[in-house]
Amino acid sequence: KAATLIGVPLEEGSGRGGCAMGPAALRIAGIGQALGELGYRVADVGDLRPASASDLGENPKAHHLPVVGAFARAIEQATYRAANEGTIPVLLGGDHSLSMGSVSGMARHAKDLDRPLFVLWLDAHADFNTPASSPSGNIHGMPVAYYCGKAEFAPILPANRPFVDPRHVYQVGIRSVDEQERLAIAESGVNVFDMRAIDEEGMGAIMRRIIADVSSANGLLHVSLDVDFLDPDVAPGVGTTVPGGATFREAHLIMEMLHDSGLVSSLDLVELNPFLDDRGKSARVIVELAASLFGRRILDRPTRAA
Ligand code: DIR
Ligand code: MN
Ligand code: MN
Ligand code: MN
Repeated sequence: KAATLIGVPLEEGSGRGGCAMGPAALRIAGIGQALGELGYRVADVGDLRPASASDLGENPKAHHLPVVGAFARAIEQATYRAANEGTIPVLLGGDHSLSMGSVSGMARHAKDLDRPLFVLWLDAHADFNTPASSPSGNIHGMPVAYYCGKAEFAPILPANRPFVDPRHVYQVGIRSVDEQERLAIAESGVNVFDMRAIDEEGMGAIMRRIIADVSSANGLLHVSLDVDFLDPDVAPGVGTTVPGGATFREAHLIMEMLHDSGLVSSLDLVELNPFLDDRGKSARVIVELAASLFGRRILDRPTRAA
């Protein structure tokens, strides 16, 4: 069992300052020790430096594209390398635009293995905008469209990179979707479980379905956790809080079920903004959830199907 921590001090995708301090806050909150205590061999590669991107020009509809693209290149490489070495890449964000690189790196790794890549997107937002549809121009609202091959950016990653099949993307916790984004999601085939679905069906039932789908396809599962998935009372340290989010118990259940499934190949912890946090509260919650995903539990369960 091994994990690679990859710091991504990137905030330019979010339209405000603070997320660049996320990796430091997650380390101080003890992400490395938590995984170490669970028996993982933990390597921390430190904070990534952006790759060269002098070929990328500014785009008024995709703010700070050169720096976001420069990070995406470095992230894709680092994620691919960590997975290829047999470890679980854990991306310490950094805003959600970093997932353009991490998911693309895992898609390349999955292709090597000739297995499908699935993505579990835990977020208040669908992040399915394109430069053309985005009302904000912030790239952190676009990564899902990007790794599904639906967003027209400048050539950041090779055009022949493997895309993720939108039908292999599962979004849970969604409660803020933009007008044109709504249409694009419906057409794409992305599986959306919004807050109403969680209230009506229950988190356990939803997760059992998702896990069964990934398992029956022999897929790899990339988990991308946006802090704003959680209710703002649970995790205030994020720039785009939306009321009515997941409870601590719902999030915790997800992580325990994911651990028991044994399917998780890689993890993003994103959008933590320590400048907006309440004395490290959100950073600590995210570390606790990650620990549960990696096997921390209250009591052992009798073995039965997840
Ligand atoms: C909004 C907000 N949908 C946008 N997005 C995100 O700017 O595209 N906020 N991801 O966290
Ligand atoms: Mn700006
Ligand atoms: Mn997001
Ligand atoms: Mn979000």
